[in-house]
Amino acid sequence: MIDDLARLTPDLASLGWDAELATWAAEAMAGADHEPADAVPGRIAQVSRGYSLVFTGADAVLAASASIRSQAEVDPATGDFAVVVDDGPGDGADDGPVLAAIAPRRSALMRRAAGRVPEPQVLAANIDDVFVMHGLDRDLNIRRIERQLVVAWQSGAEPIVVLTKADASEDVEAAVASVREVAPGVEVLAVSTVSGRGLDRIAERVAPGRTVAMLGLSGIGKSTLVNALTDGIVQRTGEVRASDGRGRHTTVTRDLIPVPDGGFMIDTPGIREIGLWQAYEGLDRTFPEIAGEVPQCRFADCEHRSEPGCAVQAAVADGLIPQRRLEHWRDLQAELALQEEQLEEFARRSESRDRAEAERRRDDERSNTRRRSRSDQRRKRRGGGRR
Ligand SMILES: Nc1nc2c(ncn2[C@@H]2O[C@H](COP(=O)(O)OP(=O)(O)OP(=O)(O)O)[C@@H](O)[C@H]2O)c(=O)[nH]1
Ligand SMILES: [Mg+2]
Ligand SMILES: [Zn+2]
Repeated sequence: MIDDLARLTPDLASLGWDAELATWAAEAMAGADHEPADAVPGRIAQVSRGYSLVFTGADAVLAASASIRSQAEVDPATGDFAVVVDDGPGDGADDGPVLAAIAPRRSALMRRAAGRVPEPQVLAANIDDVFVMHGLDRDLNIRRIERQLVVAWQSGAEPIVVLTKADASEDVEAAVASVREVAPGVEVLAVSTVSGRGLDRIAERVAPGRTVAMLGLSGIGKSTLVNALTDGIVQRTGEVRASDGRGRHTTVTRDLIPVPDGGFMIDTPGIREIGLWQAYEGLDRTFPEIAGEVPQCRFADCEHRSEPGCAVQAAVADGLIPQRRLEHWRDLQAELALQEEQLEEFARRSESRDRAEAERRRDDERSNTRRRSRSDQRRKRRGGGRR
């Protein structure tokens, strides 16, 4: 909802624009053919097809971002710091603001994009925390939480598990305890927008200068949480279907929402199963008790099944690693290994495509040269060139 978002225009400093970004922008725009005054710094609040809504401090502008995409540089993402160039009207073509450059990301929440081709999609950029969210109005799905934690850790931000709808659970403490068991080193917080439980703590995490991204199924109350913190209806929220308890994907864009007297929340559409993107580090952070044993195995290529001297299996036998955790870790590891194979396969294929293309171009070039020299000879025979 661009109109609603565009009403909110935080100033540049509270957007997170700092000296380092100013230096980057000056370098990025050096030598560009426009008046320096026409280049405006900002932060991307929402991305839609071909356009990005950018908070520039004074304003919220809709900047064309198609050219950045076509140059195969980076796809703009919500939370990106950027430079917008607006030459103003009157110079003919290409009027209107254009996204000219995107700053290197300090952190990025990424998933594998839908589709056959292995490629990443950035869900949110330059974030400090990721809220891994789960509704307490339904059974806990521990595997889902672990998968989301891998993605969250991999982003470079800090994950926090936020269990929503605490008012709808009969035993909140038991749920919190069982999530704590699978989230070592991660804060686990139960909240309710109905009773107000946990909202103070959420507000602390979204302190000024901080940006939080939210991850979770449709209908678990992401947008409702945003509204609770912005004390106004900013985000549209939706009912959950009574038949199967599923949300209806009320939020359809990824939005950077300023919290009054605070930082930013990035609301996202619900994701059912988030695909991992090159997340070995996130996997290690999520399963530290396993990652810690792997280097102690006797064989470097140990698969931790029945090899002699396997430290992981020894830890399982000692009850230090639950069998279930090991199995999930293995599944996730296999998913990442398969992705690597697919990436190599794609690289090989596009390499041979490039080679074939280059060969064809060389052939074309050769036959052009032959044609040219034949016509040169004809011209010579007729006595003289074009001149
Ligand atoms: N009981 C209870 N219901 C809640 C709470 N928070 C949200 N809800 C309800 O859950 C439903 C879905 O909330 P949304 O905020 O739209 O969910 P969402 O995660 O943004 O969903 P998508 O935008 O589809 O991804 C709404 O009917 C909310 O009123 C809560 O703390 N307690
Ligand atoms: Mg929503
Ligand atoms: Zn082993």
